[in-house]
Amino acid sequence: MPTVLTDIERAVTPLGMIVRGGFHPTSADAVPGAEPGEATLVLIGNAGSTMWEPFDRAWPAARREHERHPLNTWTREVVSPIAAGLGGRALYPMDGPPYLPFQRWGAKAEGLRHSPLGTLLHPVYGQWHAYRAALVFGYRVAIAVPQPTPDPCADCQDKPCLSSCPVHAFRIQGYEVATCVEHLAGSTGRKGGDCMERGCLARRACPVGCDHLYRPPHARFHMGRFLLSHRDVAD
Ligand code: B12
Repeated sequence: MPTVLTDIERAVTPLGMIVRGGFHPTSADAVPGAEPGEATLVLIGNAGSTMWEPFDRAWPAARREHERHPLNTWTREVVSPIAAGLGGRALYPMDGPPYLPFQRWGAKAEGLRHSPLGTLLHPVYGQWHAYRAALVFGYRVAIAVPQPTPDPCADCQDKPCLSSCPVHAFRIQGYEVATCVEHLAGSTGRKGGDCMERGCLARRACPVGCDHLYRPPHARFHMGRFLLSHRDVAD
């Protein structure tokens, strides 16, 4: 079925989403319901702010106010029919716990590596990308084997991502969610406004993919939702 990837691309482009690679799962990939060697997983995601306009049009601010996870709800509404129309099914990163290993799948599908912040760094999009769904098909779709991408962090001596958080939420031991959230909520004495308005300062410090930085309304949406639902799962 060599046309399936083209069909997916055609269907997700008006949504501002892109195909983020794929693979034929083995049992080690832990893809629910996928017969090892027989199935195909295709990742759908967003990069930069191209998704923001279609989402904002479908779910303007007034409508978003009344929904707990508007981006997740919209994604389900628009992506599930695409998967079903092609004889597949959609899995979502927010479903859980237990959560599906989307970062592991993303690393495998595009040959990406983790940045010191714990996010996967894309050589073109840097920190400014995420996964919206995985489409799973019970048959093999011809798909290019991903080549490992260069690791931009390997040559980055200064690692500004690790020193730019105003409250040092990124530590050797990992990401201190509570410290970050306190800062964003403005209760640390240092104003979290810059992170809230334009996106996480640590992620913005990364020199890779700066051209794809989320635009302020898009960044504000993610940060606002993250703050609102930090005990839950961020959009
Ligand atoms: C729970 C969760 C959170 C929690 C807790 C995160 C934490 N640090 O503990 C909260 C709500 C705080 C959160 C916040 C954010 N998250 Co989050 N989150 C998730 C979620 C839903 C589940 C993660 C999980 O437990 N997976 C289950 C395990 C089994 O999956 P896994 O792929 O095998 O994960 C392994 C690897 O990631 C690896 N790993 C993790 N960190 C690191 C670091 C290094 C250096 C290495 C080598 C490996 C490694 O260990 C994990 C366990 O084995 C995922 C979606 C998903 N389903 O994965 C998003 C996800 C990881 N989050 C994402 C994002 C973007 C964010 C935010 C930046 C969102 C925002 N609004 O700005 C923030 C900040 C996070 C940060 N700076 O680290 C993206 C990451 C995309 C990317 N580029 O990699 C994901 C994939 C969601 C998506 N839709 O794309 N998140």
